[in-house]
Amino acid sequence: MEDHFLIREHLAGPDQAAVSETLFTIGNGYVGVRGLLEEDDAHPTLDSTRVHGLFNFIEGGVSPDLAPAPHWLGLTIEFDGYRFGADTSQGRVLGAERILNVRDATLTRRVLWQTAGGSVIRLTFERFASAVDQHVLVLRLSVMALHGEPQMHISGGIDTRVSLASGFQHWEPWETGSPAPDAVWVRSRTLQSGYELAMAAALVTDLDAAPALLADGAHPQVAYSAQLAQGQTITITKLVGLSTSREGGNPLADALAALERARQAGYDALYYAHRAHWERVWEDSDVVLEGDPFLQRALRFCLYHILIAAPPHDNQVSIGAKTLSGAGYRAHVFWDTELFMVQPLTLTQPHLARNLLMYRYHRLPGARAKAKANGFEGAMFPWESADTGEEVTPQWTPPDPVTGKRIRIWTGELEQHLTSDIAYAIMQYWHWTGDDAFMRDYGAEIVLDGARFWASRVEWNAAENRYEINHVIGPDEYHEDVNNNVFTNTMARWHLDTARQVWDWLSDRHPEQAAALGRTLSIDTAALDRWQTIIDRIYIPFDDERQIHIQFDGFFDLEPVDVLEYQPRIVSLPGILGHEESAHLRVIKQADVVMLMALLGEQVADQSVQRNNWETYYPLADHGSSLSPAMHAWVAARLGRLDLAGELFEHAAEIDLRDNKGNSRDGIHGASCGGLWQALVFGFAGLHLTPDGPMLDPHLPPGWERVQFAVYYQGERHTFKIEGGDVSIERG
Ligand code: IFM
Repeated sequence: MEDHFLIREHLAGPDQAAVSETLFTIGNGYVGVRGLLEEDDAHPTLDSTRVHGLFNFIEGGVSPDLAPAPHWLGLTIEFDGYRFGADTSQGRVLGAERILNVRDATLTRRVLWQTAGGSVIRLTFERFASAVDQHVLVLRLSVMALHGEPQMHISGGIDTRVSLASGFQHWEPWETGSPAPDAVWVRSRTLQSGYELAMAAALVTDLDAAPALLADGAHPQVAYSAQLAQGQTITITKLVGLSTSREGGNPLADALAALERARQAGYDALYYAHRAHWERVWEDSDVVLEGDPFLQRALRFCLYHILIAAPPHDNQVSIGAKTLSGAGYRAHVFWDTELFMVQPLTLTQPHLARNLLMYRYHRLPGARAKAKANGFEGAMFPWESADTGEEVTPQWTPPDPVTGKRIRIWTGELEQHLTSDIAYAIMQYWHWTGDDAFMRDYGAEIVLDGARFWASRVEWNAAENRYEINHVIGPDEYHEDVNNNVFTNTMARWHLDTARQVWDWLSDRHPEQAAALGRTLSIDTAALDRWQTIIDRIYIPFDDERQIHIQFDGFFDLEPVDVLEYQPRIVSLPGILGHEESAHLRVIKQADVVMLMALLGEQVADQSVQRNNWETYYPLADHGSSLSPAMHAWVAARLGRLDLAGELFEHAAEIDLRDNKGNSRDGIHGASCGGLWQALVFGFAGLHLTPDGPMLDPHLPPGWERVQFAVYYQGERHTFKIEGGDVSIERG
């Protein structure tokens, strides 16, 4: 029977390589390692490995990047002098496959290779980033000569010649050394930010051969030579210790200690501990969808990618839009994290969600500085965030390779709804977990200071006798500098209302904390009254006649366009019609009003208005952002549009597995992954909280035979099963 935890690839062509590297990323929430091939020393950047938090500005750069860590996967392998790899003058591939097993977070590659001299060799590579010891990376190669008895020469070490695709260097010259005859180490620090990183690697083998050190300055290696006996399997294991100054004062000593721990344990013990950890993870996180093998696999693939990016032991970092699987968006953190990736974690791995929310707590000083710099009060979170918490959205795109034209990016200035999105994720976390201590000590402060931002941000329109929020970008980023985006205004109102409730709870249950926060944030009766006035008088654009929300002022004056006429395509409409031209068209980049309905449902409008909104806005959606299809699927399922919901869900599921946005080479679309889970759980299964706890209201498309998942509610596990029209809940 097909195992739906496996993602397979057979003999990928070179044009598929960069996408496969993304899909086949392994990781452990501390480090992510793209699926570069082991012999891939011809790779243009050697950019395989990313460690959370190591941001660095290159000289003259516009925004910080996550500095790529050294490439530790490389192995140079020769049989009778023929070098294993893509060069067909050296040999030919008789068969090959790669399998990412998301059940135990390992990547396996099997190749049957015939040297130009006629020997036939079976090579099996297995790699994983230990989930138990986050500083340990493991790669094992098993080799068997099926025909011939070739002389094998193998070398491997740590390659420091990494750079981002931009070609810029982030590191001071690397120092190298060797702690043992079969091991090497490297260390350096980032040029601007001064983070230190050290890596130590040993090449251990059961070959009857002595190691030799190859002291190439930039790429120190260990090498072995031995004759293979036909039919005999030998193994070469690369054990790597990795540490940075973010965890301790002496990264080299820590990396060497990690390497020593790995040596002591050995491959088998490391792997079994790692696998046992993942078994426990899946007990809580697995989702079963019987009836559609592709969707089943996609759901697990998506959860895996969020899980390998979520930091288990660090609450000073967060997950970038492309996780740790690629250079896209410079690893910056967007609303993608809080509204898309945090939710599945809140319900299945709450400790991971908490770490991600704490990242925002630690970044409050940056958010306050941004508010102040813009003439506001409170905390205004940056649209793109890295390590310092300041706004790091670049202001211009890189020049277009053909026209040389740059496009101004306004989101850093104008896309402001993130502050409410963070508050929303906090409230979800609190309601689902009941973690009052988090709320008392951290969450309340974020929510309250965000409310202060909105109270200072709204503008009074005396002529209309209402508060407005002008000059913003909503989730639909095709339309910049708009007034009264309904998503932004409604979320701001929701935020202020929520902040009042949080304040009441804090004052009632934790009066000392309330008094302290009241003093530091200047929250008094006058402030609370003002919040209430804004709640009562903020403008929520609505067309009474058509009974629909209006996405922003003037939205229906835009020129109509038949979005469907341009199908099929993977390029967004602005990619076809031009950025400026699209701004005048009635086409929506991604769920905006629909996103609001996903988050707030009946709090936004009754079912009939929601249906009208759907009929109005769904046909205008370009899905130019990967965030869009899953949110649409969620809402379509809630509204009973199961035909469309199924289609949209499939679209979301294909985003990386079939590269249907054409840019998976840049990294996994983490938000879409989290959105897929939410579309299933909140949309199709209809999970919602009631005074009696979590309940379902399922609407499954035809053909889905069984859906099963577990969530935690206030510390208690609830397992839900939907099968043949029946719903069962098992508690505990
Ligand atoms: O946050 C998103 C945004 O909504 C659409 N453009 C890409 C960003 C990062 O994924």
